[in-house]
Amino acid sequence: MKYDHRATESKWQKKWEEKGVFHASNESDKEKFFALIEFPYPSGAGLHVGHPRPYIGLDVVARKRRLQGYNVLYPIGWDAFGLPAENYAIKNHVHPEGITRQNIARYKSQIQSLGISFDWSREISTIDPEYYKWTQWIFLQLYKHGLAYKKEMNVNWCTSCKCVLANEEVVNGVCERCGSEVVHRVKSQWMLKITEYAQRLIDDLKLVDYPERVRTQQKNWIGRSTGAEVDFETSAGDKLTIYTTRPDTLYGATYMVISPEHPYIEKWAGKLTNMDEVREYQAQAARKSDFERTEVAKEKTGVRLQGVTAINPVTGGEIPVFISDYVLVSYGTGAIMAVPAHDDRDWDFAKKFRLPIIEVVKGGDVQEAAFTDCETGVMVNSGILDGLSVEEAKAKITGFLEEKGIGHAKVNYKLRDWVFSRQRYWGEPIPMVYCEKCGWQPIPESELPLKLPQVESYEPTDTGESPLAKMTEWVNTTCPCCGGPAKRETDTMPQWAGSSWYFLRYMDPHNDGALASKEALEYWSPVDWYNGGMEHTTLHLLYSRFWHKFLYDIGVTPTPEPYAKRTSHGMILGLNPHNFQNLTAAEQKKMLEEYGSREKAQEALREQYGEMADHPIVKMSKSLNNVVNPDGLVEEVGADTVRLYEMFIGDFEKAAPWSTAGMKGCRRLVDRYWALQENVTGSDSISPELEASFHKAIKKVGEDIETLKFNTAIATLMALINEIGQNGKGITREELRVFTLLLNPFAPHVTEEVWEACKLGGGMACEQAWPKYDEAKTKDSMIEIVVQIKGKVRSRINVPADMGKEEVIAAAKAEEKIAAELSGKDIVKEIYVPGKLVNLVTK
Ligand code: ANZ
Ligand code: ZN
Repeated sequence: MKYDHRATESKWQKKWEEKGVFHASNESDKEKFFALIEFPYPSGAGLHVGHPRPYIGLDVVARKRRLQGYNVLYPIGWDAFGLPAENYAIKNHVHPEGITRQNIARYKSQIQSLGISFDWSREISTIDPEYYKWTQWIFLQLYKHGLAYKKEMNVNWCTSCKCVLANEEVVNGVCERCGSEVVHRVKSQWMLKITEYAQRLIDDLKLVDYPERVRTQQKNWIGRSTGAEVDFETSAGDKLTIYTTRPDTLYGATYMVISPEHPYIEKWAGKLTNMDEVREYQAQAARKSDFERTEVAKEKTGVRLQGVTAINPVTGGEIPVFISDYVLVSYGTGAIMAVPAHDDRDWDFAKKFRLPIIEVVKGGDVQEAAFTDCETGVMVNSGILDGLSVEEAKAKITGFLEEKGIGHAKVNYKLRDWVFSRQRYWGEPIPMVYCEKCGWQPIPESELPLKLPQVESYEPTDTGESPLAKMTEWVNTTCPCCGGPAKRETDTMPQWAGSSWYFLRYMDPHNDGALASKEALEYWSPVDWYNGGMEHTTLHLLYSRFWHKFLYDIGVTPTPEPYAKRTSHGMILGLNPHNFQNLTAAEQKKMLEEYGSREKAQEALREQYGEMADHPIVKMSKSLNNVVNPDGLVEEVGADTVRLYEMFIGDFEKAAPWSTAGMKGCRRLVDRYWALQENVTGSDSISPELEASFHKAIKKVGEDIETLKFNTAIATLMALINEIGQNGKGITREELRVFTLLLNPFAPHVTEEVWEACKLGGGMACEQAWPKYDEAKTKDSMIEIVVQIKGKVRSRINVPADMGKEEVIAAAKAEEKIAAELSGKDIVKEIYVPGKLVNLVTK
């Protein structure tokens, strides 16, 4: 009887949903388990085989937890606002909601065809007003607690998306989404004070179970450093404050640099005699990204401010002040003291501008120290610091500066406040209005949700204003404070908003009086296990931890951290069509003829497609046309096989190349398992020959699932089915029952069908109890012991591996042949070599 995956899979998917077996209950005596995957952005391209890898991985965990008796919440929803849908909508003159809903429907059916045990009764979407009502509500609370503010900002402006980007969205100087150039512009933006949580976001990493690489990335992103702020007197009369991590090198500060955007430049304009040159340089710098500006290797540029000088506060020496783009306005105080002897960038700059270089630390490799965090060496040319170690000098100079009132110790973070507004239509409206008389006012909470106005179609504005600005009827409103005329904020929230708290909504998705009830939050918090991509380690994880901490502070959430445990999956990769190895045989032949050798052919490909052509395996992407969609595969080989293959393809935490041909082995496992039904014996126990193997498999599969070693768990099941076959006696009911339950989290459909057909128990397979193993039986149970009499081999016995000395000797003496030989003789000595032999010495 051949296995019909099509009929079986749709049958069980329907049954599960009808019976609601995966619906979590908010009222249960069972222990809770909340498993979370990063909810998808439903893109127009549909799901490719890389997307469901994490869903299947945590599905295996969730299904196992249910079998272990937990009340499991495994939800899904849609991160549905976002630029691609908006850009598509603009291009095609349609509304982004329609296309987004279509994409959601497609994603949903693709995901459902894989039999993932999501609780569909809790499906949410960030674009639903019932959902974004609470996103807006959280914003209002942030505002009311002084954590949201509006500020003129030098922002990253994507020239193609016509939109402000957060620093995190600028990668290597270009827009993370579209790859276009990013420049600086000054705009008034809503900001969220994530910096106020910087220290707690570091400290509370202690409370959670995150992989070390994730922890490190979070810390690096926050970028805590310790040092001092120091005031330098200037000839202009203003004190120029700098931030340094090396106050010990103050005697070596031979010039200063301020960022081209530093406010003093305008203030000093009247005193500066080379203002034209300065302005020209400012304009140049504005066109560059922070990334370009701070690159160490880059040739240093700058302009000396003519007409203003500064005084080194410890040497009293007069030193020049420059502007240079290697100093960023957004970090520290936007000004530095330059110590060319001990800082690479200052060194390059000093060489170029012929500035004095004074060594103040001797004997230690300061450059290396910067990486190892342990500065060695002794202070020289440093007045009161001479002879001290770096650490001592830091402490002494900081004390000195504090005493004189010209400086103090300072902790700095690389983390910036979060630029929270976007000049786009397709996002949550920011629930604020502006009144000429009263300034910015929050709208009353009773008016939430503030819905996006309906439009047929719209265009972005070239001025960088949101398309909402043109919808005057929506924009014009009354001031909640004085009742006079006022205007709504026309910027919307970034996509990061809806994803910063979605896991809370799953706990109580239909509540319209609160983002979730107190009881639901108490019961389900925190998320027990959150799996997501490494690409979300810095931003999404930080943003959502920040919001959660804020909600904790105002008494909404019961725990300081949202996710107890975080894991990460590796990406599924595709073949690079521009790599020689992946060309068709005909294409290869043609190229070989043209270029003479493989190497030359590959060189030609590289010339045409760039460096990337050299990698045979790359990310799946529409532009490379190497995307594999799961739909056809599910149809052809079945969801269980696709699921098994996604888990078998390699280490879950590492990237792996997709190979459709590689699925065969997994389909074979399904077929062999299916065939077991044909030879079931009546026995209600595991046969002695297989007992150890079964107990070992229960242990191994269970432990492997916990450590995300799904591939070796499946290999264990493959080996076990081989053994069952080799045993040659068919399979007992108990063996089939246990095997079915072990396979169920990976291949839920076929196991349900066998469970039902062979009547292996009441209810569905997914409602049973996870098999238990006996630790003792997982050891290689029996070992062979040679039995000698006076050093001569007389017999062999099989004993349990862990049997003690006394018992083994007793068993040896009791063996039939030995017992016969021994009768009437006195034993003078008994020798036992553990695990090997017993020698009985008689008189
Ligand atoms: C003097 C000095 C001597 C410095 C030395 C370093 C080494 P982190 O560790 O990243 O916090 N700096 C300060 N503000 C800056 C800005 N806005 N743009 C660019 N650079 C800035 O880096 C702090 C160090 O980077 C500071 O310490 C300062 O240079 C520079 F041997 O001051 B240091
Ligand atoms: Zn007003």
